[in-house]
Amino acid sequence: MVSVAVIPGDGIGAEVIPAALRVLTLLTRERRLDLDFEVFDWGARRWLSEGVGIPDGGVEMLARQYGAVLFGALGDPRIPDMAHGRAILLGLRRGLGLYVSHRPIELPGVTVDLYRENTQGLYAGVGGTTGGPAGIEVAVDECVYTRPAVERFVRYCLRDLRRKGRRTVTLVHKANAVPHTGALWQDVFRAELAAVPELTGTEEYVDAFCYHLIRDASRYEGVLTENLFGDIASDVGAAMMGGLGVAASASVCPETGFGLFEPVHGSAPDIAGTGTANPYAAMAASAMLLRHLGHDEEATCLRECLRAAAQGGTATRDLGGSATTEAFTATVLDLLERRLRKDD
Ligand code: GGG
Repeated sequence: MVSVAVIPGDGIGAEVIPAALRVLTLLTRERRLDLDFEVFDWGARRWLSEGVGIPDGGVEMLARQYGAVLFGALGDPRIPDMAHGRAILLGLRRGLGLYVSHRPIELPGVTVDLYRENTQGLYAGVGGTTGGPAGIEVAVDECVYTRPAVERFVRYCLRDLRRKGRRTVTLVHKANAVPHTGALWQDVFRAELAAVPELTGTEEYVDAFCYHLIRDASRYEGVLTENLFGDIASDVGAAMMGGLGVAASASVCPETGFGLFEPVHGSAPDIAGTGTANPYAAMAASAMLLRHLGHDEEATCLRECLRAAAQGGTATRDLGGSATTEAFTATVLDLLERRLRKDD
């Protein structure tokens, strides 16, 4: 039995994750999957009322008792500096060693496997400010990368691309303007690539990469990049896929097999509570979770039902339709039930 911790979080996270959980529960029941789910209330409400992000021992408890996390979104206008978001989301990524974030860009006929390093770079938390009563005078955020962190990331991604039968891989960097970490990434990429002769490597500046990605995504198969560039590039990819409502991600620790699966989107406070959030990305993240746990057939079935629901006239507002969260979810559940009955 694999236990999955479910953390809906804030805003629309608390709407799209329950919808995804309904889909997962149906699949688990009908296909007798060895999964169970437990919901945790980590997020803005608890941060504001108890000052708690991840409760003491929470990371260790997840690592010991759970195999994966289904995560929603963090972000709340009452916490403008996102202190709780950094504490929880970055705490989980670092604490559970989830150093690979796989963010596929799925377009008609083309899938770009984008991998983002998830634990260091500008997100390492190194920096500070100086100033006085008038406010901040100098602010510094350091981009920090260690060779072992880049090596383990690049090594895993190259092998994952080889396993998927990919032939080309692109390192996305900015070594002309950010020379120190840029050179480390190039050095590691070239050395690790030499051990994977099935892959041909190219290197591109992040700005040129975004330009070419938008004009012709079929230039790319696998893309490896550091933390901030990956964060930005995955939103570019989401826009190309139709919007943030459909883009999903998996953050994994290859050594332990632990994974955290989430929509790329944030908490969207502007539409939270209106019942119009698109649960597609949360459900697509659930499909990634199922595949990661070895339930390939169910993952594929869910993906197909999601696509059919979005194309079949029940698209939500962000995709140009008028369906509510509930209507889209009901359509996916209905399609799934019919598919499962047919398969029996
Ligand atoms: N699911 C990704 C996530 O929640 N990321 C945090 C984030 O970007 N928050 C900003 C926001 O909610 O506006």
